[in-house]
Amino acid sequence: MGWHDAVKLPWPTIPVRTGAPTDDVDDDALRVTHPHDHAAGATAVAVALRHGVEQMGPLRTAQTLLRLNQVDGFDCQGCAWPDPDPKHRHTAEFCENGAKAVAEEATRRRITRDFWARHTLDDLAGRTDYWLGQQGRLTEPVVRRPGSDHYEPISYDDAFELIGEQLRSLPTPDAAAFYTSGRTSNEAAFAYQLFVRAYGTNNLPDCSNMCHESTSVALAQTIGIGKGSVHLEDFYDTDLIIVAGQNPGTNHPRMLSALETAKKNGAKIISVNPLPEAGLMGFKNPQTPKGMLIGERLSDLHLPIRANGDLALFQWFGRAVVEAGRLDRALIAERTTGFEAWEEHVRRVDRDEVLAATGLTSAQLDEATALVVASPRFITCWAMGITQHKNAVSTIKEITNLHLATGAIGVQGSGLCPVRGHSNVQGDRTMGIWERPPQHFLDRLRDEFGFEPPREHGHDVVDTIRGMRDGHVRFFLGMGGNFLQASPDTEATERALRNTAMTVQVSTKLNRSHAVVGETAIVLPTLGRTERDVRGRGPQTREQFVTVEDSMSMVHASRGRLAPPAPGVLSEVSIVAGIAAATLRDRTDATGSIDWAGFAQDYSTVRHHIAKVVPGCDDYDAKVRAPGGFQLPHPPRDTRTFDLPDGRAVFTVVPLDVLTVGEDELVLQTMRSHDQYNTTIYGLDDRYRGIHQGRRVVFLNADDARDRGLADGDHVDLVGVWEDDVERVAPSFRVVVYDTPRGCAAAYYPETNALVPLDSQAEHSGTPTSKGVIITLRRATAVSDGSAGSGSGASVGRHHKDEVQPHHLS
Ligand SMILES: Nc1nc2c(c(=O)[nH]1)N[C@H]1C(S)=C(S)[C@@H](COP(=O)(O)OP(=O)(O)OC[C@H]3O[C@@H](n4cnc5c(=O)[nH]c(N)nc54)[C@H](O)[C@@H]3O)O[C@H]1N2
Ligand SMILES: Nc1nc2c(c(=O)[nH]1)N[C@H]1C(S)=C(S)[C@@H](COP(=O)(O)OP(=O)(O)OC[C@H]3O[C@@H](n4cnc5c(=O)[nH]c(N)nc54)[C@H](O)[C@@H]3O)O[C@H]1N2
Ligand SMILES: [Mo]
Repeated sequence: MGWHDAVKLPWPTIPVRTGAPTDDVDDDALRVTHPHDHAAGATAVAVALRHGVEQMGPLRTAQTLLRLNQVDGFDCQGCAWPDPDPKHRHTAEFCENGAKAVAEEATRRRITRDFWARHTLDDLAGRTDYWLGQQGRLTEPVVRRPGSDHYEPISYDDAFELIGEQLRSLPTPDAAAFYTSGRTSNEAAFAYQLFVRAYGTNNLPDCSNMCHESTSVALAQTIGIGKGSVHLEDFYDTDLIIVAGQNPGTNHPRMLSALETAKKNGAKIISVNPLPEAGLMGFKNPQTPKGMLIGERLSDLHLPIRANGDLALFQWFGRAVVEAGRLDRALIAERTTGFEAWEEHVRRVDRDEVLAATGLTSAQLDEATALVVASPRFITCWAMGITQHKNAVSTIKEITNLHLATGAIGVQGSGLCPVRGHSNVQGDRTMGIWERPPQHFLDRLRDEFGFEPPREHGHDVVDTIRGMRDGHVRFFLGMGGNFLQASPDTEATERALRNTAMTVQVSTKLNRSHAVVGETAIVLPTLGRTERDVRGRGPQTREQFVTVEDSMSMVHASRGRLAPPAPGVLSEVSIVAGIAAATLRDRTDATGSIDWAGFAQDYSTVRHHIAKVVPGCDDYDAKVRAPGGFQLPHPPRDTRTFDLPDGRAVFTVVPLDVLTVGEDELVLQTMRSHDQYNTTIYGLDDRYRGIHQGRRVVFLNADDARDRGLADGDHVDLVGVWEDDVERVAPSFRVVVYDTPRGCAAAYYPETNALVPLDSQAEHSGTPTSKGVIITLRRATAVSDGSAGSGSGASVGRHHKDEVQPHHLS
C-alpha cells in the first residue's frame, strides 16, 4: 500500500484554511445550531482531512494517515481503543479525531529561536492553550533562569546537568515529583520509573489519577486486577452492551464500528448518559458506502440519567437479577465471597429512591431492567461519567457485583470494559508508573537491578499540588501532558507550580504548563509517535521502535516514519536516560551502575529488563515483534480466576447514595468538545452538540434556565460552591438550552477546571470530581473576551471572598 491510495479519499475538494495561527476568537462568532443525532459520516472524513491538510499539507497527510494503526505503522495517539486483528484492518483504520491528533503532532509549524526572544513568560502565560498549541512543534531545549523573563536556548546535555544538580541538592528525594501523561511508550515509562525509584521516591503522579484511577482501585479490590476483562471480539458476539458515562462518538470513534457490528450480530445497546450524545444515538460508518449515506441507529434505549444516578441504577439491576434468579450459582459458590450480604442488601433497594436518584421514568427503568435480565451475555462499558464522581469507586464495584452475580465475566461475549483515555495510559501503569506500586513489583525491580527501591507510597496528582503549595515538593517534571490545565483548581495549581525551585517539561508542543513555572524552568522537546527514531552511533546505528498497550491489554509495536521535527531532537527514552545519568552518576551503589547509555542506544535492552520485571512480559522483545503483538494475561478474563485471598472475587455492599444539591445549585459536569484532545484545543466547534466557533458555553435544562430567569443566549458566570472560603468563578458563559436532565449542567474542560476544588476528590481513588462540580449561576455583567482556549488566570478566577470584583456580585 502506498500513499497514492489516499487519492480515493476526497481530500482535494476540502476547503483549506491556511495562514497564521489565530489567537482568541471573538465571542460574536459563537453560533449554536441543532445538535446531531448521528456521529461520523462523510463530514467526519472531510473534517479529518481538512485538519490534516491544514497542518501537514496533502502529501504528508496521506502518508501519515495511512500508517495509522497499521501493523507496520504507528499507534494512534488519539485513544486507547484496540485495533482489530491484523486480518481485519481497513486501509484507513482511523477516525476523524485520530486524524486530528496526528495532524496536531505532524504539523509543519515550528517554534524556533526567535519565538523565545519575542515572547516573555508573562506574555505566554496570558495566552490560551489553543494559541500556544497552534505555534507548532518545539525544536530545541530552552531554559528560563531565575529572575529572567525569557526562555533561552540550552543544549540537552547542559539541561540534564542542571536537572541533576537540582535533584542532588534536594533535602530528600520525596521533594521531587515526576508526572506522566499517558502517551509515553512502555520503554520510556519503564526507564522513567526505574530512574525515579533509583533516585529514591515513589512520587509518580500520572494522568490516571484524574482519569480511570477509580476503575483501577475498584477492580483491583473486587476481581484482583485493575483492568477491563474483554476482548474486542466479545463485542461481536454478545446480547447486550451498556455504555455508561462515555461519549464514544467524540472520544473513541472507532468504538462505534464495534458497536455497529455488535448490533448487526443481534446485540442490544443501552446508553446511560445525561446527554443524548450523537455517537450513541446513531452512526454513519464512513468506511462503508451505505454507512456514509444512511447510517445506523445505535442505542436501542437511551437512559437520560441524572448526574451520579448510576450507583442507584446498577443496584436496581442487582435487585432485578436476584429476584429473577438470573444468577450464576456455580461461580458465586465456588469463586466469590460476600454474595449473601450483597443479595440481602439489593433486595431492599427501593424503587422510588432509584427513580428519584436516576431521574428516569418507570417505563425507562422497566425497559432497561427487562433487557438486563433477559440477556444471557452482556458487556458494560464506562469512562469519565462514572469515574470522576465522589462515589465512583462504589459505582464501579456495583457494576462488578452485577457481572459477578450473573456470571457475565470471563465468558465469551461478557465482561467489564472500562474504556481508557490516553493511548498508552494502561501501558504506563503496567510498566510501573504508579505512586502506589505493588510490593511484588518492587521486589522484582530490586532483584533485577540490585538496589532497594523506596517502599512508602508516593504522591498522586492532588497530593503533588498540595506538596508544591506547602513547599515540601520543590521539583516537578512533566513527562508529557499539561499538568497545570489538566489539574483541578487552576489557580491553586498555578500558585503551587510557581512555588517550586525547578519545573521541567518534556513535550512535543507548547502549552500553559510551560508558561507557569518554578524559579528555574526547562523545556525539553521530544519526538512524537509519528516520527522516525534512529539511535546509536556508527555501524550500530539502528532505527528504534517502541511498544504500547491498549485498553484491552494488547501490547504491540509502534513505528513512526516522518522526519523528526528538527535535527537532534531526542526521544523520551534518551531524555530519561540523559537525566538519570546526570543525576545518579556519582552514586557508589547499584543505582550508579545502571547502563543508561545502553538504554538510549537500543530500546531492546530496556525490553529485556521489562521481561524480567513486569509480570506477563516474558520474552517481551520477541513477542512484541509479532504482527498485532500479544495480549497480557488477565486471570478473570482468561480462566475465571481471581488473584485475591482464597482466589475469590469480592461482592461489595455499598450504601446507596447520590449527589444532591441545594435548590439554587446545579451539578456541573466538565467534559470534552468534539474539537479537543484534553487540554489541546484543535478547533472551536463541537459539531455534534451544535456549537460552532466558541467554547464558553454552559448547557442547561430549559426549566433550570427559566427558573433563574435566563434564556438561551444569555451570559452567566459559573460560581463554585465549596466548604472553604475561596470563591471559584469561571466568568461569562453563554447559556445553551439543551436536552439535559433537570439540575444537571455541562460545560467544557479545561475552562471550568478553576471550579473543581482541590479537595473535592473521589473516595479511595483521589480522582478530582470533574463530573460532580457544584455551582450556582449569576448573570454576567461583562461579556467574555471570548478566549478560545483554556483561559488564563485573567479570565478564569479564584478569589478570596473579600477580593471579589464588584461586577462579579450580582
Ligand atoms: N477526541 C478525543 N478523544 C479522546 C479525548 C479527547 O479529549 N478528545 N480524551 C481521551 C481521554 S484521556 C479520556 S479519559 C477519554 C474520555 O472519554 P469520555 O469519558 O467519553 O469523555 P468526557 O467528555 O469526559 O465524557 C463523559 C461522558 O459522560 C457523560 N456523563 C457525565 N456525567 C455523568 C454521570 O453522572 N453519569 C453518566 N452515566 N454519564 C455522565 C457525559 O455526558 C459524557 O457523555 O477519551 C480519550 N479520547
Ligand atoms: N475538569 C476536568 N479535568 C480533567 C478531565 C475532565 O474530564 N474534566 N479529564 C482528566 C483526564 S481523563 C486526563 S487523562 C487528564 C489529561 O491530562 P494530561 O495528559 O496532562 O493532558 P493533555 O492535554 O493530554 O496533554 C497534552 C500535552 O502533552 C504533550 N504531548 C503530546 N504528545 C506527546 C508525546 O508524545 N510526548 C510528550 N512528552 N509529550 C506529548 C503536548 O505538549 C501537549 O500539550 O486531564 C484530566 N482533567
Ligand atoms: Mo483520561
